[in-house]
Amino acid sequence: MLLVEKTPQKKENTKSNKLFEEACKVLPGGVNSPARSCKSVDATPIFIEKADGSRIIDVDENEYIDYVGSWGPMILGHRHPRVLEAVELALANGISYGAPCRQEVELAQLVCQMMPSIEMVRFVNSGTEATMSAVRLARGFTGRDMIIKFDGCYHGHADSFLVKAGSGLATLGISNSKGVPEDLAKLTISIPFNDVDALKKAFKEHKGEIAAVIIEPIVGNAGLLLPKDGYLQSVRDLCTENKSLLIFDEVMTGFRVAPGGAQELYDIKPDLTTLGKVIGGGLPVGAYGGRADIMQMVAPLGEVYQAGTLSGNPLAMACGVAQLRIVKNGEALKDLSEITDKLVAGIQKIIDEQKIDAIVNKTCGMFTVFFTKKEVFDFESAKNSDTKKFARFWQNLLEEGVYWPPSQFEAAFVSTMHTDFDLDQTLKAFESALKNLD
Ligand code: HOZ
Repeated sequence: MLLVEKTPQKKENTKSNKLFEEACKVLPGGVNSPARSCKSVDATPIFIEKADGSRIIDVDENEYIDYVGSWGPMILGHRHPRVLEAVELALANGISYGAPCRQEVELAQLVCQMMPSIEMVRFVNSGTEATMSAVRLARGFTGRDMIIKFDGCYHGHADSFLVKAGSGLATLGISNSKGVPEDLAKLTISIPFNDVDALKKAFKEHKGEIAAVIIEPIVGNAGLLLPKDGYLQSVRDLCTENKSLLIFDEVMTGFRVAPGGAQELYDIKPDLTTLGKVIGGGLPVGAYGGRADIMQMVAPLGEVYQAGTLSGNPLAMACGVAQLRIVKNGEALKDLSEITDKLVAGIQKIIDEQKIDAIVNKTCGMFTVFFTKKEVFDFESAKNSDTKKFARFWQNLLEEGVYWPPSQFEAAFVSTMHTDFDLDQTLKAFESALKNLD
């Protein structure tokens, strides 16, 4: 371990601030992704120098307990020895070939074993590429053009998805992105999550027109939203009835909420699944896969085209194989679930003791503290949250040496390397951060 378990001490952010100033001259907003701009929490982003286990250290040598975890990939913590070793071994053989390699096959076999609904899979370089390709494939397979998504769900930044999306758009209060042609946007219908009647209505109004329904089975990009009992089965049934494909976007939930993802947890068989984050172990990997009869349409077998110079990159594949092998046996996720439950129970106790208007939605490995006292089950109810209070909470936590996702509409991620010491420190930081909200 690079870092020893110590109480995080907060110092100045001089170097981060200087770097941000320089970054803003050459990078829009000083970042390469809006979700890390810290705009919605009225803060300047900190620049990270290194990470290890559950900790990150910024360029000013401030140490934080990390609950972003690179937005999900670092499920086993930073610099897991077996993951590092796999990457180092692969690196000794080169960086990229632009030709098939052994590791691609290994990772594909692992994905298909762990998610049996996936009979064939194609690797790409991001969740966005995965969802974009899955929707193109669904349109090619069904011959239909329209898709249904859900308010607050975020499926990456492909044009078809930037309609009432979550994550960075919700964080920045952008309902639809500029630059998306109206003629394309109107092919996307966005309806409330957890509302079966809304889905029935959409299918009725667009009978025979819907190529696919794409859904985060457990939503992470509006903050965490859990499906109501029976909801996902209703979505499955309605897709089957209407001969539309069901795409489970498991970029966040895949290999986290259960070894086989949300589809294992809820026993639902989607037609296609999109993946990312965990399967790359921190290196850029996305994937889409599913029924073989559908995947047969993907070039070079079929006429749905998709390609990528760095798809199947040997380093990224080796990293993903090492990470999935550890997750596969289920022990890691059992630990992860216990760590999550312990932390959330401690947070809930503090919220209750301090009588804070906040609720917590959780699942294995990820959770969101919403600053509202009402139940949060869809994007509209998530938007009841007090985002100003969240911003003060985020700043207070940072002061206490805890690095939290800089948005009310994101999920916090736990890793298997978060120790009892980390949890104790985190709960102390929560007590202080919640006390000084006004
Ligand atoms: N999908 C990520 C959060 N839900 C985005 C992270 C980023 O853009 O940095």
